[in-house]
Amino acid sequence: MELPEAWQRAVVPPLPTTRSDIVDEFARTIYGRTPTGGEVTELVLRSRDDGVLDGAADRLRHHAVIACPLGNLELDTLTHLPSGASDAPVVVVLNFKGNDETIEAWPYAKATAAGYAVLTVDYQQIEPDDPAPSAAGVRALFPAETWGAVAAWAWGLSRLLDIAGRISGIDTVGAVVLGHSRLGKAALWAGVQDERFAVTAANSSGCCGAALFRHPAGEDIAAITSRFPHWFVPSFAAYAGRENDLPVDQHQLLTSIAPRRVAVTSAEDDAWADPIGEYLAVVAARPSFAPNAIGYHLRPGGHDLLEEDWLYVLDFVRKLVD
Ligand code: GTR
Repeated sequence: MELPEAWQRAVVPPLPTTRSDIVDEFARTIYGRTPTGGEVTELVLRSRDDGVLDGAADRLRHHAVIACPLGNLELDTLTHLPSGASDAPVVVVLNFKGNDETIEAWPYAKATAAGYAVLTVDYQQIEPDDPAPSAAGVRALFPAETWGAVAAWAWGLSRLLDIAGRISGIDTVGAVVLGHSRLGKAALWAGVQDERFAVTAANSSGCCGAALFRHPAGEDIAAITSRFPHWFVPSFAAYAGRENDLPVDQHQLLTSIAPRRVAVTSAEDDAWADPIGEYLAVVAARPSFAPNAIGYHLRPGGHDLLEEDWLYVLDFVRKLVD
């Protein structure tokens, strides 16, 4: 059969095929390049409450200083640790509304009862979530880098793991990175880049997270880059309305985590995050993973990080460990 003339003339750009080319392409096109550097130089224990959560967990608050090329970043972290733990694996997770709010909202008692430590920090201590921030975040502390706020939060997740490594009772082997929504996007980018994360879990991460760009539903590039231009490299906005021209799609972000493990969780009524597009990315990525190394969970309800999501992730993590 004759090819249509337009096809014969079409020049198909070379698409990336190796893992490192794919990761480079994601950095170039969407998230930006993460600079190397940023070292935890001080970790001061501010308070410690033993035997909270029915006597089975310890609650620690630390102040961390991270030296960056142009100055220090300071973080106030909250850690819950199973009481008496000597080598608890850790879940690192950024929060939206401050550390204290998570004490009511997240199932810390169940996570610590399952043997996990959980370490969190307010994401805006790493980088303000604002196109024109009045306070500087970590991106102002590195010279001449082009990286979006999502990548800055991902960098922060790696620094949380550095901090976890200095807390007695935690063993960073088997570390889990978890995030919801915009912080689910950051968790995926952290999981791709930092191989110390054994498991990456992205909850309702949607557009620029686990959802396929080429599944046309929910948030698209035009919507996300007009509301949140600071999340990505400025040139990403040029793909608004041109999803099919992107050199990558999000199943390749998932495959870039293989052979380590990844869990994608979605909610039925969360149309903006496109749960079907997230599921299709998992299906497309599955051949790159061992059976059980990639998981998908869909629950009823809307856009939130609920106890059910946490428990699915903890169960997914445990399945290969037991
Ligand atoms: C929405 C945004 C999504 C998602 C969400 C969130 O407004 O459109 O991409 O990140 O915010 O972080 O809650």
